[in-house]
Amino acid sequence: MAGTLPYDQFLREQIAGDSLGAGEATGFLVAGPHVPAATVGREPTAIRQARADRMDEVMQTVGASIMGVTMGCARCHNHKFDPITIKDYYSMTGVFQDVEFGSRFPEFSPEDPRRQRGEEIWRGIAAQRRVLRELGGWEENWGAFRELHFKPITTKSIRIRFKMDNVGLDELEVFGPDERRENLAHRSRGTTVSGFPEDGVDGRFPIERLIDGEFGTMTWRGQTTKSSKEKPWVQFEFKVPEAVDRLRLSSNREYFYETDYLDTKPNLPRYEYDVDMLKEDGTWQPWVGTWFVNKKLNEEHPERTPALAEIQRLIQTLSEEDPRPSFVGRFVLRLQRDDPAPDGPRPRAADVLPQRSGTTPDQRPRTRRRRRPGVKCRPGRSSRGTLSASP
Ligand SMILES: [Ca+2]
Repeated sequence: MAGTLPYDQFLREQIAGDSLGAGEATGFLVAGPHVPAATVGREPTAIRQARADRMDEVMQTVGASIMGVTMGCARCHNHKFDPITIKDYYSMTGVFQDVEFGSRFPEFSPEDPRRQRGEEIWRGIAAQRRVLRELGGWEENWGAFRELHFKPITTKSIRIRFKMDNVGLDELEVFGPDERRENLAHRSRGTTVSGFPEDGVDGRFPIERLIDGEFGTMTWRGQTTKSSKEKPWVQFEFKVPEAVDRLRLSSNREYFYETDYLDTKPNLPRYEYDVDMLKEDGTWQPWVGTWFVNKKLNEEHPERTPALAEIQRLIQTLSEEDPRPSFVGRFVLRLQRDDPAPDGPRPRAADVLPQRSGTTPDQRPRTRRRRRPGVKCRPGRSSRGTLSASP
């Protein structure tokens, strides 16, 4: 394909392939070395530093490979000879601020053969799902995540009760029949989450991670002792009643794309759980569960077996032939001009430096130090005790 592609078009696709039906071309933006966000820790300045380093990697790639000029120096100072200033550098990083190192479904034009093949497989999956929908719920194994499909119901709240002592999830998504791609549990919709244990293990794995839209190693870990009567559970409260018919449980699905995916596909452990729905009268109604769909319904309806097997075969085919999420960058935000910085305003030095007790820098009494004749400030030293007689 590159042989027939005009060079200017090729360059445009490297930078903005997502808008040009060539989403995979943006992979070169994130092809350089980087520090994954998950290894940085929780310290805000370390997180910002690592993010700035990743943006610098993008800028160096764009500058050196496309513009034929190294731009990295302008991160700290104006270039001495090339007409590139610090301002230019940060203006250009602004262009790429919505890019993060990670995976997404690459955008393809409708004519792209991979996209057409993917749509064909998806039509096959949809046909099998229609067969199964007539016969109650079922579970699909997508490797890094599992989906529980069930009869639709409208409810204000869902509760998922696990039957095991140890559960680790990076996201727990809820979908409905109306808008099939919209995660109804995402916190941006006003959904709240509670459960047990709410802070995870050692207070380090909070349950809010289930609804923040982030996938990876930042998980909720619901771990209890074998003797504990209470097993892990999760409860969602929607802002308004929602029609729901599908749960998706996942754990570190990005791992698949970042490392040795050719050898090892990720595999979410099979979690057993029951799902209750809140009725209008405030009582809970047992609605569905993994035992119900995998055991009871299969025994009652052995005719489901071919459809279940065919869905799993198509899922496997999809992972080989469909444009799957690839490490071509993921989009984290859409900045408009004059929006505040994505990581919030920087703290002022005066707010974070240790202060004298009971005073802020602005309140400190201004005292004028009287200079004795024949005594000078030594250059470069300004704190107390540096006044000394010149030799
Ligand atoms: Ca998450």
